[in-house]
This record gives sequence, structure tokens and C-alpha cells, in this order.
Amino acid sequence: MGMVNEKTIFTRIIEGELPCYKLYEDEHVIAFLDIQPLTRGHSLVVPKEPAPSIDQLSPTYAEALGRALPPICRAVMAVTGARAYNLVQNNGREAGMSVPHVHFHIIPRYPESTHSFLWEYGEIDSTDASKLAESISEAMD
Ligand code: DGP
Repeated sequence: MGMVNEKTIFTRIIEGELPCYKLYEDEHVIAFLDIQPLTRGHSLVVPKEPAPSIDQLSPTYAEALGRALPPICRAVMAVTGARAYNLVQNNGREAGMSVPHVHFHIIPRYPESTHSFLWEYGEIDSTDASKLAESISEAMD
């Protein structure tokens, strides 16, 4: 484990210290190809702010990230020919995050793609759900 304030690999890419296959860059956001692609065209969209999880991202960078995502998705789909894709965003080691710097994965899906995301769902409990929704709604800052 590095120190909290140690630069992430993505900050080093943003600062030009490490190379990448760059797709897009503006003042707040960079996008490049993932070097461990699940499928061809697997891309990462990264805010330049080094927030370790999305709940810690500032409004300015969140807005820029949200704005950049649709056109980058469109370009990846247009060039790869994929007609479906997953947008995946992990937060925290237990959630599968290996680089603690906010990033969205754009993962194109092809007819021959075999990857899967484990999704074993249960049933919603209506008593708990109403309390839960109310509590989360009240917790919004
Ligand atoms: P996650 O598990 O959500 O933290 O995904 C991190 C992704 O980053 C993973 O798919 C591999 C990719 N990755 C790690 N190091 C590098 C790097 O140096 N360059 C690029 N382009 N991608 C990287």
C-alpha cells in the first residue's frame, strides 16, 4: 500500500510521466485505452482530480466527467462497431478497484464476447426499502 498522497498511475499518465493510448483530453478529463482490455476498445475515462472514489469527486470534475462520457462512448462505439457496452465504475478495493483514482470503464460488447459480470440478485424487502429510501434521501447533502 502506498501513502495516501502518493501519485496514482493515472496521475502520472495525466502529467505525461507515463505514456498512454490517448483518446481524448480537456482541462478536467482524460480518456485512454485500458492496457488490460476485457474487449477491443476497452477505454478508461478519468477525471484529472485525484479523488480515490466518486463520492469524493468535486462538482466541477463530476460535471466535466459526466459531460465527456457520452461523446467518448459514441466515438468508441462508432470506431469499434460494437452495438452494446457496459459502463463500469468501481470504488474501493473490495469493489474491485485496483487504481484508487476515479475512472469509468467503457467496455464494448461484441457478439463473440464471453466476459460476464456476476450479478446474483435477491428480492427487495418492502418494509426495509421504504425506510432505506427515506434515510438515503435525507442523507443527501
Ligand atoms: P479498476 O480495477 O477498476 O481499478 O481498473 C483499473 C484498470 O486500469 C484496469 O483495467 C487496468 C488499467 N490499468 C492499470 N494500469 C494501467 C496503466 O498504466 N495504463 C493503462 N492504460 N491502464 C492501466
